Amino acid sequence: MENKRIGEIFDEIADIIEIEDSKRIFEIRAYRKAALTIRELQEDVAGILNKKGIKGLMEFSGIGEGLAKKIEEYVKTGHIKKYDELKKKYPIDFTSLTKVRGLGSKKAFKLYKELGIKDMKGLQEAIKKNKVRSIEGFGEKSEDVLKKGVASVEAASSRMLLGTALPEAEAILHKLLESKLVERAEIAGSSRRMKETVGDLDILIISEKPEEAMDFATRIDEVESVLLKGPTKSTVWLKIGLSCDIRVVPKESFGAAMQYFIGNKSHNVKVRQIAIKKGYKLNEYGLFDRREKIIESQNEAEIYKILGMAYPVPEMREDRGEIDLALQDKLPVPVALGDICGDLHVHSTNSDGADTIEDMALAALKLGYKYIGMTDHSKSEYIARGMDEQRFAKYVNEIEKVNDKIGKQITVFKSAETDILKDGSLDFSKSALKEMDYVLASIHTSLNMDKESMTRRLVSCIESGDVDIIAHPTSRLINSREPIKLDLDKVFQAAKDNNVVMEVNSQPERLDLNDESIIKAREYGLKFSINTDSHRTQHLMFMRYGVGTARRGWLEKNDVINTLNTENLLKFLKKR
Ligand code: DGT
Ligand code: CA
Ligand code: CA
Ligand code: ZN
Repeated sequence: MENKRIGEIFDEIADIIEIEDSKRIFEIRAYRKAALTIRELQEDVAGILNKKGIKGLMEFSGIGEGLAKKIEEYVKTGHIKKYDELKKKYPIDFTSLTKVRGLGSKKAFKLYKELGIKDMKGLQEAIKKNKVRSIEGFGEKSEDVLKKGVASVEAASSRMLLGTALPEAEAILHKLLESKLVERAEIAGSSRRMKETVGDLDILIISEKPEEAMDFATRIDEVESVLLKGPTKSTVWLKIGLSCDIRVVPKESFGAAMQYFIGNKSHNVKVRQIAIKKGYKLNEYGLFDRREKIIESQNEAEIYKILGMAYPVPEMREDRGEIDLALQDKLPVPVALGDICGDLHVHSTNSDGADTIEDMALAALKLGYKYIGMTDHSKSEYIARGMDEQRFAKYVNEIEKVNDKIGKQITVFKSAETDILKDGSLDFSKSALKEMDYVLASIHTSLNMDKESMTRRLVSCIESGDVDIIAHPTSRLINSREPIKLDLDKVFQAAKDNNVVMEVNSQPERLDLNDESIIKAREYGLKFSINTDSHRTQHLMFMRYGVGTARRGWLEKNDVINTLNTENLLKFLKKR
């Protein structure tokens, strides 16, 4: 895919402009936006150019003629002249280095100028020799931050985001089923459990022609190379950079295989111990009695039932207490995608979104939602084109117009993603906040504050009485940015005392709160809102990752405010 590389190049150009003159905001923004658009295109840019020329590229938001020509230049020549020239001046691997927490493009440039650091390897070496701390503006502490940042980038680079891995697994499944060689195919492993990152894919199939099925499976387009091929198990390396185990399972033991390969491992170990205690034996072929007679193997739920357990959904199988609850038949009934009535965190062209308010509302309507909450950014987010009070007033107007037009079908709520400033105050005037149906607030700046100050910042915002929902509460980005330092107990207690809702952000690289924090927050009796933080209509589909994370955090329908219908949601918001 050339898309990914072009996205990186545009981001690097933006990085370099930022170094040269950070006031060139429009240019920086244009490159960043185009980078994002290209990365997310479903189709290869080369294919688009082939079919429709640069006009085809310009149909996408954020790609004007100038950038479209640069893309064409890359597709035709493998180079972009402007980029090559800039790179002569700045031979720095910004793409990798800026993934390190605490390292922006300016600091990366400084390290290059002072120490000649060009890439991750150079950075690691310099840190090892304690060279970074001597550079003005860095010091021992930030050297330590960088060291941890490098380590977490390294550790993360081997696990892929669920949001990338799961669609790939589904595409493979679809091909297998279409081939007619496969009777049934299911996703197992961590992606079935909706874990936020995935080590490898696991696919189980039933086939009457196992050899042909394996031949087919190892030859599909997605496969780069075959690592291992056998009659019942093959492992392939996928082009997206992930390996995939494919297993042919006998029809009669499919349930037992599902139970085994969905995992996780420590859940399995405990279930097997229960089986032993009850005089059975459990493995991937079935549940057997003392005389090796098969008791059950076709149906997964039946196996749990015979062991005296309620059926835990895959998302809950992490050995976090679900086994005991299953034995007592006290498992929570997890919230489901179908329970969701609307999305309360959505952007539009009024800040950094790609689609209009009306487009977003119509897309939400298509999903069967009853409402959608518009939450464009506040003014501190200037790179994201955040709104000041004046633009906010126009935005409110636009929302009202959309409601006049389609309000009978779907309600568009007025809100804004309001920045929580350093002192915990909000980035809108009281009168603007009053205009909103609810206030969504989040931390985007000064992410490096120490734990005590950061906790005070968020708690004081929660206690202000002005905020309804805290969006992406820890501001982490999986694989690239650590969560901000927070005393979550204090935050959750304050949220409970002030009836403030915690978001489960569904963006694949956020999933914030994460599963573990949700379990903790749930113990405080908090309410949650599962939102997509959409920046274009297609992002509304991310809801399933948020719901998956909520299920991993044991949330029930009642815990989640956007399962309420419009009337009850408004009642809930008014009551607080
Ligand atoms: P991953 O791939 O690291 O994201 O995580 P999983 O859970 O997909 O792990 P994977 O692919 O190694 O194995 C798939 C499932 O197979 C795992 O969730 C449980 C089962 N499994 C693997 N190894 C063992 C084992 O040694 N004992 C038991 N009981 N189950 C295992
Ligand atoms: Ca796996
Ligand atoms: Ca595996
Ligand atoms: Zn947002």
